[in-house]
Amino acid sequence: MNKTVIITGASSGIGKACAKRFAKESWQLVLTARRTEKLAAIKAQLESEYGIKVFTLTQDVRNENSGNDLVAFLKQHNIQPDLLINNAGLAVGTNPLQEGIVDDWERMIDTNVKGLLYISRAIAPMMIAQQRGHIINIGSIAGKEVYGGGNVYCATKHAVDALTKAMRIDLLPHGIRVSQVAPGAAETEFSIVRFKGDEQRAKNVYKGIEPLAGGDIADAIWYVANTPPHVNINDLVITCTNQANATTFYRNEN
Ligand code: NDP
Ligand code: 8X3
Repeated sequence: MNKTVIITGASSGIGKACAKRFAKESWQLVLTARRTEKLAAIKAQLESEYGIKVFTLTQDVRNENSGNDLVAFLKQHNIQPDLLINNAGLAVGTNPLQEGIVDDWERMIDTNVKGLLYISRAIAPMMIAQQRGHIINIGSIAGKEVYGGGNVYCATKHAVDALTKAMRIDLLPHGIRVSQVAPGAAETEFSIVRFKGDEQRAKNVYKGIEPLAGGDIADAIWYVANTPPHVNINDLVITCTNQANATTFYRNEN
């Protein structure tokens, strides 16, 4: 039987690229995000291109019931998840802390930390009951280092880093694998969201470099998900060749 992956935040960027990567390998997909029409378009395209089944669920991971709603959806469709990719997330704003906007902070904390917790709290018991499963959390190089203007976003990704380690310990006796994939700069909708729709400013982030594309990260996630059952990649930091760490880039300005 085909395996099933749940991907949160699958309507764009890394999540969408993962949907395509796993579809190509004939996995069944459960895709979630807030934008229904984007999910519907991805479902139509992947079902017709790869002949697989794609389930979509419109949801906001910030909702405390998001995890329970997802489990109810899976049970309704008789789906047993083999893999959960906790990908939904965002950065909003780059203000220094002393000028921070509380609503920006709450959006990041509620999505990147609490959303990941709500989904994991609900899906992990299903995996324990079925005695198999793997959770891959999408962290960031911002969860390894901090940079100017990154304050709360970096804190949320440091929390993902810590929670990944904690979940691995908690789920160890149940044979559930827990991994983190931590990308550097990837050109998706990420910077447009961070800069609140300022597309020019978003473009400048990638000026003079060849950034990661969603597909590069999806390939890495595919590898992490497909090691032999006795092997677990705990943590994978991935940057483009033009990026050495969170703040050091080699830019070709010509
Ligand atoms: P995108 O903005 O392209 O994608 C973000 C995805 O998350 C979208 O599908 C969005 O869907 C979803 N999402 C955002 N908020 C919510 C919410 N409240 N509930 C449900 N879904 C939500 O960015 P990326 O693909 O780049 O980001 C994916 C992950 O990768 C994030 O966790 C990000 O922090 C991380 N990351 C990104 C890097 C980069 O440079 N791009 C580098 C390192 C990590 P919708 O709006 O439809 O809800
Ligand atoms: C996204 C990458 O470096 O902008 O997590 O924080 S970075």
